Amino acid sequence: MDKSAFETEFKALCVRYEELIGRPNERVEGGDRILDRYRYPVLTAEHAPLFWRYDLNPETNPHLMTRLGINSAFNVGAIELDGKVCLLARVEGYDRKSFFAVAQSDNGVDNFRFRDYPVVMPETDEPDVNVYDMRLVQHEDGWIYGLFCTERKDPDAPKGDLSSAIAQCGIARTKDLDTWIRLDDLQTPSPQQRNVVLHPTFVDGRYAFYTRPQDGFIDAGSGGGIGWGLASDVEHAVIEKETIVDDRQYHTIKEGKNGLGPAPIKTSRGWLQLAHGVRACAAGLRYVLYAFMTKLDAPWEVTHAPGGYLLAPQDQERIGDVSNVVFSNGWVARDDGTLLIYYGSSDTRTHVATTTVERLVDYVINTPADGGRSAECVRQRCDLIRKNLALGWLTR
Ligand code: M1P
Repeated sequence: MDKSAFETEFKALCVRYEELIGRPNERVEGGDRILDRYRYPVLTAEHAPLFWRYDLNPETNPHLMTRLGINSAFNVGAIELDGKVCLLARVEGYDRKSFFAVAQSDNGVDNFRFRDYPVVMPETDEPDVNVYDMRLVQHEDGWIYGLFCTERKDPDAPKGDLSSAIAQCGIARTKDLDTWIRLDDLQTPSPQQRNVVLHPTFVDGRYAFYTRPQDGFIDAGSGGGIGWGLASDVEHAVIEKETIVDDRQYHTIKEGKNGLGPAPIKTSRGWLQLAHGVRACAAGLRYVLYAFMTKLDAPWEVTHAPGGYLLAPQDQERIGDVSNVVFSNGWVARDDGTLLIYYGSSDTRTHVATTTVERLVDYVINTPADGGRSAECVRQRCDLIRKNLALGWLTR
């Protein structure tokens, strides 16, 4: 391609890119009135800047081909900073490695644009092979913390086993999401640790963590459940004792495993919590989101646990690299009461759902708990029907 053809082709790519970034999102009517979904994902692989993917020098890339492809952008941490909604995305290259990158928007539902460079995350003495799923939290100590999964090959895996891995919790802190200070990885009694979240306030003068003890990289084994532990020093965080806050349960949406989503939001009724639950079915693992509430003065004690899911994969969300998955590790409560919930679908792209903190608190407090058995669930539903029909104004 000569230089002028190269420029023409590049301009066409730029036009398509700007159309994508500038496209207004649309609220989808007709949901369950708990949350509103949106028509378009807020982040996709195509949102990655062209200069991250192409060599734009006609001398070294005369065919204007992708050199470093981006596969997906999902499972974002989220925070409001200087009036912007910032998403700390898990961006994955064609090479399967994830890295972190910040995309920001004014309204949180569209026009997300990545900053020029991805995050350059410092490493510990033990290099990370893959990093992902950062939970961002503005801690009362003044730092913004990012807790994420750091994955490394299992050194004890038998020869030829190139899949077994060890997941642990990496910890870093920042003031601006650009420059990060890496702290020691969290130490806990569990051999595997993913989905760790830092509680935003001190508890008994210590840093408080939600954990997820597991026996295996994928399987909960004898472990599982959302755990809780305290550490005196965040720079070298060690949790000696983990207790379980929210256990797995037979025949529920969190039968296989679960894990906390973003850091909880403080409300007048308690800490509002978002998590994912996983169950196995013939199609593989199914990941859904659920909400619950814990005590203000004892964030490790559950006070309200609505039955079932808050959000499950729908339509295009059901399909992707790991299908039938929704996963959330980021939400933003804005000053006007709006709650923006970010969720990845099928390990491929990022969506937003909106509600208000008030609505979600109402949902968590007033939705009946899981009945545990079909007969009890029928009783719950009959109660609702009886009360509604007794109102006397329903026309059918
Ligand atoms: O592939 C689905 C999800 O699997 C993991 O979550 P969990 O540890 O609960 O199984 C994570 O790798 C997550 O990123 C991924 O979305």
